[in-house]
Amino acid sequence: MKTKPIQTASHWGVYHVTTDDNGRIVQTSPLQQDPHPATFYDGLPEIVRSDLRIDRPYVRAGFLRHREKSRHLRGSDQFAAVTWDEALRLVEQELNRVTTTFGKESIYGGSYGWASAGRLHHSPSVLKRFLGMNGGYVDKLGNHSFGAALHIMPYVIGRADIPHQAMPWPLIVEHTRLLVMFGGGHPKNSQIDSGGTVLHETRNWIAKARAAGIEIITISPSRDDAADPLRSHWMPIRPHTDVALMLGLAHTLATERLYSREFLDRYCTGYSRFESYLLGHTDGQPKSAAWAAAITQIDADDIRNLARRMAGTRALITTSWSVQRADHGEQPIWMTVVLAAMLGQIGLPGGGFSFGLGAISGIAMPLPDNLPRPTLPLGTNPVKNHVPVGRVAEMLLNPGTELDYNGRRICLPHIKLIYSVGGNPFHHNTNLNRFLRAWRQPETVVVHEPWWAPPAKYADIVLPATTTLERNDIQASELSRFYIAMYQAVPPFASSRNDLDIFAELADRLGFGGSYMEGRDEMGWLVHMYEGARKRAQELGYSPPPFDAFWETGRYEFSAPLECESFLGAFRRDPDASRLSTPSGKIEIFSETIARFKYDDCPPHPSWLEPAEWLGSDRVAKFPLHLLSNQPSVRLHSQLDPSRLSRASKISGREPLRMSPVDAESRGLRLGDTVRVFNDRGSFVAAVQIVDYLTSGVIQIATGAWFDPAEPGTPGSLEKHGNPNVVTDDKGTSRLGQSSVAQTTLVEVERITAPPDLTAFDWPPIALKHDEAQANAT
Ligand SMILES: Nc1nc2c(c(=O)[nH]1)N[C@H]1C(S)=C(S)[C@@H](COP(=O)(O)OP(=O)(O)OC[C@H]3O[C@@H](n4cnc5c(=O)[nH]c(N)nc54)[C@H](O)[C@@H]3O)O[C@H]1N2
Ligand SMILES: Nc1nc2c(c(=O)[nH]1)N[C@H]1C(S)=C(S)[C@@H](COP(=O)(O)OP(=O)(O)OC[C@H]3O[C@@H](n4cnc5c(=O)[nH]c(N)nc54)[C@H](O)[C@@H]3O)O[C@H]1N2
Ligand SMILES: [Mo]
Repeated sequence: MKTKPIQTASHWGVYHVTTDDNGRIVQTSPLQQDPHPATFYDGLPEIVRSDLRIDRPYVRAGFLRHREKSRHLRGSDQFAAVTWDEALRLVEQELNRVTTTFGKESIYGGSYGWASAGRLHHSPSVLKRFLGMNGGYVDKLGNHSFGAALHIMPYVIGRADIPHQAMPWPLIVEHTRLLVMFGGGHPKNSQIDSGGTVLHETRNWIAKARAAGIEIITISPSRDDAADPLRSHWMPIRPHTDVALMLGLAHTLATERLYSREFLDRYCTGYSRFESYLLGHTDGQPKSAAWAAAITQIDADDIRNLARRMAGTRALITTSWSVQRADHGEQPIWMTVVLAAMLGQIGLPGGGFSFGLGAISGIAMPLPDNLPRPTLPLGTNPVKNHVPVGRVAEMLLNPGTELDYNGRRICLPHIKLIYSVGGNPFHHNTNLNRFLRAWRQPETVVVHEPWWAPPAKYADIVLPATTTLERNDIQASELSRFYIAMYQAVPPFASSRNDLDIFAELADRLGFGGSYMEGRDEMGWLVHMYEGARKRAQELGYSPPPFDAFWETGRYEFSAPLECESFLGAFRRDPDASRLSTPSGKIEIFSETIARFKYDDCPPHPSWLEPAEWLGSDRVAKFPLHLLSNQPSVRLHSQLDPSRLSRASKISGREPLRMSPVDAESRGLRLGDTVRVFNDRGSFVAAVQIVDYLTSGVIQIATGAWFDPAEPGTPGSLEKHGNPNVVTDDKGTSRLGQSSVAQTTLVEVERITAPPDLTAFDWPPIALKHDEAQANAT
């Protein structure tokens, strides 16, 4: 017999599962009101009982015997099953040993990762609360998504809230006439939202924009990036040359007097110093359309015409987050603002600039301000030393050295223990061969994971975690108007435990269990967190019901605002009353603060700086193809990679590598051929897919294939599955942002016959029985 559908939620949507009498999930259906459920909405129910689930705690065999002396075996070793008690005792001992011997600054708890939706069981949060109460940990700074923007925008408009820096869709539809999209805005990306999506409405807004007759220009190396393929005009561009194009547009505006002097005077500072550079007074090189044409490979007349059209209509310039995930990624973001400032439409409805339109589903949705969310308090972290998220390998490999970062110098700490939950370091980190060497440095690595995914395979101590379907929680994402009840649908798999409960028990053992849980259990926390948010919501004039009523109905919806405010609208109306939080209170086209840093890789006004790798560099002689690794349409990063949909997207089990017919033909490659993609940092196997939407010289692969090197744990080994991060660089965008440059990668591609068999979805070797491991340990 089937039970009644049970509501749960994920980053990719709200859905219902139906179980049979044995607690097996027999049916999954998306939320009825959701206009466009994610294609992979049912991915989790499908793999919640997969063979890859971790049934019990495991410890790396070498670690049991020789502790840190075996750390070079991390990733290639066998695992031994242990009891929960043994595993937790080991974690407790290691935390105590490491902190006593080396201090709290030797624990890395930055643990980057999307984990799962739900405000209580968000694993990186419960980890941070735990490590903070344990005395502290080294945390991360910034993020992989929009790290460069996050660092530059406070200097430019005094705000770091990048996902909120967008014109609301209703104002776009009503007022924008021309949408110029750097990096496009493929609707596949709006299937998800960090913390969860309820209604997938982006496609509806795109349809409304089409009905309103808005003209869209997609500036990207791939025509497929268009938000609306039906109406979009494609302007193919060489990757990483967006700043040159923007400068060429700005130069046309300046020389043809099509810019708003009034806006620049009243709302901005530093235009004249930027203009000296633009016109070539400072370096002898005017950044003219002809100059930009040579760099971008876009016709100079097309550049001039686009500038004129932008000046003649209500234009919105959007820049995708991907454009800044590149060497000098701060520049296209800053230059987007300067170009929009020259057009003088910032703050007007439908005009100015936006970031990440379509990158995740909540961007640009009409949303009331400052909605409170049920929140688990993270507590304080007494350790103040942090590391930029793109530079974790640098920290592990060169402890004690100094790193320039955002106007200061960070002394990289000596990390001895990594505690990682809810992220996949073998997905989010770049230059994985170097990262593998770095991962060998700490003495101890503890991971919680539901599946035998790469983070578990590369740990010393693996604790099996539950999934969202196995616990109760509340979804409430930053960009959504809903609180959604997430009900436990099935019992925990085997002996897996909630991350929260694992930390609660560790906290007990370490003597601070009382303060960690504050006497609450799961439901106690949900009530407490919900009631706290409810009180704050009431102060703002909303009336969410008491917890019991919410839990009964399963959802609370804050009404959408009747009218939307333009992004930066208040500043536009009254720049004195609504000063920006920059030193001048205005938009800073030239930053005196950044000038004082004296960074040649992030000058005091937006500038064209050659990226470390691009199709205009000498490196093309050896590695002639620019590899872009974009977000997958069939999963979230590496999550759900073993699901049917994700597996079906592969060719002979390998991740598809998309290339133009010209690039395929010149290498004698055909559809389905397995190839080796390589540069001097590493190589991976992929399968050829020939597409008509990519410019030649540019190839593309989705991120997220589970890391699967031919020789596990060995730096430099051929990766068999299609994980692009074995060839990407980890240099940092600039000394200012030190963010990820995942898109800055030149490679070559060649056919490979009989590539080694895949092992991505196999268990690691479990050779030792527990007793044998015990015997060997003594
Ligand atoms: N080459 C390249 N690399 C990139 C990018 C790119 O554009 N190109 N993009 C970057 C970006 S923007 C991002 S955001 C990162 C994403 O990188 P990550 O956020 O690290 O990737 P995920 O695959 O979401 O990793 C989540 C992990 O948490 C586990 N997990 C899920 N739920 C739970 C739970 O409840 N408890 C525990 N303990 N574990 C859980 C999953 O099984 C999975 O292993 O990747 C970055 N990497
Ligand atoms: N389905 C799904 N959606 C997702 C995710 C997922 O894993 N799955 N991940 C989410 C996350 S964490 C994030 S941060 C966002 C990321 O959102 P984005 O960063 O916007 O998305 P990407 O898919 O990485 O890149 C978009 C496109 O940018 C283009 N591009 C790359 N380099 C350049 C360049 O130099 N110039 C120009 N003009 N274009 C360039 C590429 O052709 C690429 O297809 O997506 C989110 N959405
Ligand atoms: Mo991201």
